[in-house]
Amino acid sequence: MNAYLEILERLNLTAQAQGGDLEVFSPIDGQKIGAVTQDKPADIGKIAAQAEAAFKAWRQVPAPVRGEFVRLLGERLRVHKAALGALVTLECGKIASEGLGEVQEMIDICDFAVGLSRQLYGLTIASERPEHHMREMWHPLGPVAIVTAFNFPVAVWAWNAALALVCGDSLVWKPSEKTPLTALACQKLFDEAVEEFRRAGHDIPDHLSQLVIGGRDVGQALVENEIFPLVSATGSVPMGRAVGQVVAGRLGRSLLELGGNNAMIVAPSADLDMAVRAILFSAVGTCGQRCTSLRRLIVHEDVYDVLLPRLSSAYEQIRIGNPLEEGTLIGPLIDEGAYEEMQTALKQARAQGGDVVCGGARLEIEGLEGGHYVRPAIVAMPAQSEIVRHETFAPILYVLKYKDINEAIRMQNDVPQGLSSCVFTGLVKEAERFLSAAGSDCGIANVNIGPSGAEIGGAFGGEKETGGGRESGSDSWKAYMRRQTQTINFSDALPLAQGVKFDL
Ligand code: UN1
Repeated sequence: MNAYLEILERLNLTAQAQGGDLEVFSPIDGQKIGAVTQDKPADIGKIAAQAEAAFKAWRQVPAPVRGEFVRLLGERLRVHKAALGALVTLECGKIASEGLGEVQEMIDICDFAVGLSRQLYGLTIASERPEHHMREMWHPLGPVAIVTAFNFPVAVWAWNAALALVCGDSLVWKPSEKTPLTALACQKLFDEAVEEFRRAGHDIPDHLSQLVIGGRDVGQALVENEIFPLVSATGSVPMGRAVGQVVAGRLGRSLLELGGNNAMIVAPSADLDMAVRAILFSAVGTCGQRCTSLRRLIVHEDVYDVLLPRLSSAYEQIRIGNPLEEGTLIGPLIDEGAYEEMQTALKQARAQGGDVVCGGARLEIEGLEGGHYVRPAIVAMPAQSEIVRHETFAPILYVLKYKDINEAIRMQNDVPQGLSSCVFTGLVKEAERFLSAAGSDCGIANVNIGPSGAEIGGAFGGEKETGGGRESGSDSWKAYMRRQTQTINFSDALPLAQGVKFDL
């Protein structure tokens, strides 16, 4: 049997993945791997009404019982980790280990959410009035619309879904039109968990999680729909700007996770062996297609001439090829469009004074001629020109020089995006300055760790054009609930706050 078909079969996807009007191609070799049925903008009304009905039932289920459902979902993911990881690789081209890592990230957030289901804590607050008490209650919010990108086709959904589910919300998910198969696979695992939950004697509404497959038009209809008090969207800045404005127009909430232009500062005291390894993983891993990918390397002039040759020689040794094969470190770009954008960026970088130190060219791989493989590029830039300030979703690393740590921090911050950042240094003073209020302006700031590959326990997201949203760990769950301040009077009098008198 064709190896691709086998991956689909392992997830019982073969029938659903055929005969539709949206063709799906594997970036590995351009082969068609499915054709799924698209929804139409006119379908959104019905889907939203179903989501609302599901929400009204689910919000009544005690949170720890909702947590038990998410535990079962996590169990399904554990059982199917290998198959789902392989499908992630097949559909978005990331290497096998990263495909598995992405499913692990889903399992981790499910575990986190199970614990959270017993910890949706609100405050109790001292009242200024006698025999009164005040408290904060967190209630389920409503149906949540989730829009995700191709590069993390399943983990980002899970960050949102696991939290929203324990918080008592229903879900409607619009995956990237480039990766609908992984979404269908997740929906199947979700449905299996629903069956298991029911077999264990619990009530769970139909349509608790629904998929919407399609392009911009269905996405537009989804975010416009007032049934969704929260729209969580991951993708490009233009997409987020459009979504944010539509949702703000109806006074809904949006949770945006948009572009990053992540930097690493390498100080003279840095452990260069560690820095080289961190640069490699974060700049070329996932073929430079993570929101957290390293895009700017800001190197002290004293180590610049040592680091750059070491980095180029490490780049030469990277194995590029079929991401399903063990040993491969870089798979393909997602499609022809991504390849074109990379070439345009390199051309602009040259025009803006850049020197392409290595990489950038297309790589033909025997048997995989339909895929878009590239050699990752390192480009030495004289300054942080326009193209360096722009996020290109491809493995291009711009290298810049600095003299003084304050100047390096200023450069790190001098871009429109604010997702992830890091410094490699042996000096506490430099590290702490980077982490201080006057330091990195990003949502994520690391010391002696690259900018990508965050754990789920922390809040994930960033400032400025990155959109300001926070997903995943810490108290990100609060975005999926509504806060109610409650004041209870157990006295026989009716005193007013602030000592106001209002007696007849
Ligand atoms: C993304 O690229 O949208 O920190 C998410 C990381 C991953 C998530 C990236 N845990 O790189």
